[in-house]
Amino acid sequence: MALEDMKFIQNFKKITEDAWLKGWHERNGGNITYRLTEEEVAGVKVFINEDSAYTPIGVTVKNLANEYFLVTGSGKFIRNMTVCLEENAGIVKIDEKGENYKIVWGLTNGAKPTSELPSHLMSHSIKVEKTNGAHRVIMHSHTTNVIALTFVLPLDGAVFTRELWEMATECPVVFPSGIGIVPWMVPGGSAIADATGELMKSHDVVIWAHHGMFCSGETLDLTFGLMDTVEKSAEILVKVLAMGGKKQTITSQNFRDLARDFNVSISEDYLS
Ligand code: 2HA
Ligand code: ZN
Repeated sequence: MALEDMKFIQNFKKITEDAWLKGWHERNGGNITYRLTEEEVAGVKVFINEDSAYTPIGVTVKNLANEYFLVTGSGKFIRNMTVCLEENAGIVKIDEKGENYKIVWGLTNGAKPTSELPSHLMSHSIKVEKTNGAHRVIMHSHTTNVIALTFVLPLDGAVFTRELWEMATECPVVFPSGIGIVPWMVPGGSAIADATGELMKSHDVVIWAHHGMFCSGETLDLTFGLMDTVEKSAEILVKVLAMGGKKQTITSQNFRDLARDFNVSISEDYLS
């Protein structure tokens, strides 16, 4: 079996293709990282080369020591992941201090991991701690309608959460822990990684104002689905606002009833 026949690689290609078709990944916009399971690491051993040198990550992620990640490449296009994965993505290994990475597969011709590697790995680190290792995926997309809303709604996570919940009944079930908002910041560094990681402690969805969205999840499918659900809700809200605004909506009591019947706990912070 070739590396590219492995299930996680096939799943990765499927969601990159789907995300491109959604219109979330113009040019080199957006990036995706996936933390391999132990079985997947064992399965890729015959294909990888651990001889390359370590490079600083820019943040310290001690609890990710010796973990392997499939990562999209810096400057690479999500639409090309299915064309040639080796040139556009790669597998990196984190060192035992959680401070450096090395490329062990792919990212050929001198390519590097995504410029947002600090934000991705900081978010992975927080989620490994908070979910006991259940979350494996961080996805960053330039979702059109969510970005549009960051020019119009106050940059307040409680407002975004409530407004987006109201646009689709299933939203509080899909993202019960709500949304965090990072104000506009220079992307690509450790400062935005710290701000994103802080919000990932209590949310699976973090919006970067005037830029895009970060989603965390257990599987590639669930993370894509979360991104899609939030963006779909944002699309409805953009249409509602364009039609002159809400004339009626889902009430706080409706949400409490939904939470009870669907067995999800949602914070009263969003239900005033
Ligand atoms: O170009 O999306 O945030 C990749 C990005 C940077
Ligand atoms: Zn971006």
